[in-house]
Amino acid sequence: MLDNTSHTIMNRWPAQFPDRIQLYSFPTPNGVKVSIMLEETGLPYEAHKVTLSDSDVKSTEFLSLNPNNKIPAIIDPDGPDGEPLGLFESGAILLYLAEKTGKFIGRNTGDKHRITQWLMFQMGGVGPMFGQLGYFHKFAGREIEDPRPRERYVNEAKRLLNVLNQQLDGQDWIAGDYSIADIAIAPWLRGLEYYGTKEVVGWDSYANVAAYLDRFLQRPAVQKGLKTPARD
Ligand SMILES: N[C@@H](CCC(=O)N[C@@H](CS)C(=O)NCC(=O)O)C(=O)O
Repeated sequence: MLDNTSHTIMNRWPAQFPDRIQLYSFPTPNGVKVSIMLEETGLPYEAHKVTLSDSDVKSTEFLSLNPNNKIPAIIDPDGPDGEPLGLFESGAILLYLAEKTGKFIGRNTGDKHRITQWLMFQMGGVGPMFGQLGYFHKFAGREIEDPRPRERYVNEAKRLLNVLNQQLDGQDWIAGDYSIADIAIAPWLRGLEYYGTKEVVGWDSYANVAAYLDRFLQRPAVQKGLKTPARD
């Protein structure tokens, strides 16, 4: 049974409802993947705000759950065999929650692997490349005079958007039915706006992608998940 003495992270972020999934996160593209999934599945959970500042993500308490000092992370008090399970890495958490509930992971084994393929495409491609684009366009990297890093990530973002645009031709969701692949990918598309990079990647030329993001943002669970945990 999980209680506030069970895990070091709870010394700093105590659980009010220890029988619920504990989410440690912040509403960034990686963070909201998990809050959206929790909203979509209807699993009971309790969200704790962990900011990206070193005083949070590099605290001893947070590192006890994720030694890689990044949100999101969870503890499921009712994990496999009824034992508590702590997890980090948003892709691993999405797969876990999908398997736990049997939701958003397709109808058969083939679907599951196709969905996993697109999930990995996000984890290894869209997330890291868009993140670097944001760094070189909006954050400290924009002060670097050499144009090559920025160009590299602009071109890579365009290439990935083109892949998505083709995949979405004639279909609403990335891998058949709505799935964890969409929950992973779409928040990063929204991130392009936050980074101020929509123009530089030629957003309007990816009509299928733009319509897909609008479709995603209309879902009530997505709207709730995007605001969880609250920033302040
Ligand atoms: N691959 C990781 C990436 C997580 C990640 O990059 N989290 C960022 C926020 S979006 C973070 O916590 N940054 C804080 C830091 O690096 O100190 C995942 O998908 O969970």
